[in-house]
Formats: sequence, C-alpha cells, structure tokens
Amino acid sequence: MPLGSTFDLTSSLESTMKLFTTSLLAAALLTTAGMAHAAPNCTIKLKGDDRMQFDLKSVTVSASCPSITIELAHVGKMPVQAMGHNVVISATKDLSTVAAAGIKAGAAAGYVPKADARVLAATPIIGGGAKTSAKFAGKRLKAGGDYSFYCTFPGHSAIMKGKLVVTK
Ligand SMILES: [Cu+2]
Repeated sequence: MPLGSTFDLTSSLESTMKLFTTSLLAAALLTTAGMAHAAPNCTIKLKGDDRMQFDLKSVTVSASCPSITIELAHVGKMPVQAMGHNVVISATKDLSTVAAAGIKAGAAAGYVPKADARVLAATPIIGGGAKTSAKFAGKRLKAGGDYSFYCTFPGHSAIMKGKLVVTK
C-alpha cells in the first residue's frame, strides 16, 4: 500500500528526530553531571554515635584540595572514656597496625601514635555531644589510592571505618 509506506516513512523520520533530541538532552545532562563532579570536595564530615557507628561508609575527597577538613560530631551521649570517637586517616593496609599502635599510645595520646608517618591525619578523641575537627593537606593523598578513615578508640576500628575515595 503506497499510502501506508508514506505514513511509515514520516513516522520513522519523526522517531529519528526524537531520538536525536533525546541524545542531545542526554549529552547535555552528562556534561552538567561531569561539571558538578569536577568541583572538588575538601571536607570529610562524619557523625559518630553511641552504637559505635559512623554515619557514612564512604567519603570522597580531592587530592587537589590545598587543605582538607575533617569534621567529626559525636551525636551520642556517652562519655569519652566509654565511647570516645576520633577520625584517623591512613592507607587501608595500615589500618590495623595503626589502630594497635594507637591503643599502645593510650588515652593521653588520644589513641593516636605520635609522629607516625602512617597517620596521614587525626582528630582529637571526643565524647557524646562534642564536636572536633582537623585539617591536612590534600597532597598527602594520591588520587586513586586505597585509604580508610576509622576510629582508633580501643575496639572501635573493626566497625567504625569507611573508605576514603580520593579523586584528582
Ligand atoms: Cu569510636
């Protein structure tokens, strides 16, 4: 049927145009997402609670940040002696040895080994209701490296830990 084929041709042209428009839209969206992604995150914001938990399992920061700020809020009520929390950053491979060295360093040292090159950053230990922070240079991290954040209060690092993803 000649009439039918004409109709089909128009219809297929229309769908080609629609597809083209959709592709353009998708490309524009991808570009926007790409730009948003490029804005570097220079803050590690974590909450610790009385259940020995951090609120995040993964945080992404950029190695290009001149300074990265760790912000820790203890949203629990328990005292620092019973449920103290801090945030320590190291290569993931050093997590267990740094945590062990922290326990050895003791409460007076905030459970962080002093002058230890494996420790890339560490906040003080805080109890329920308190907040603390620490800063370190982004250049201490390598994009694509395998890093972790964790709490070195005795017994906490097995659960209170997460992945620090580092972008360029
Ligand atoms: Cu802790």
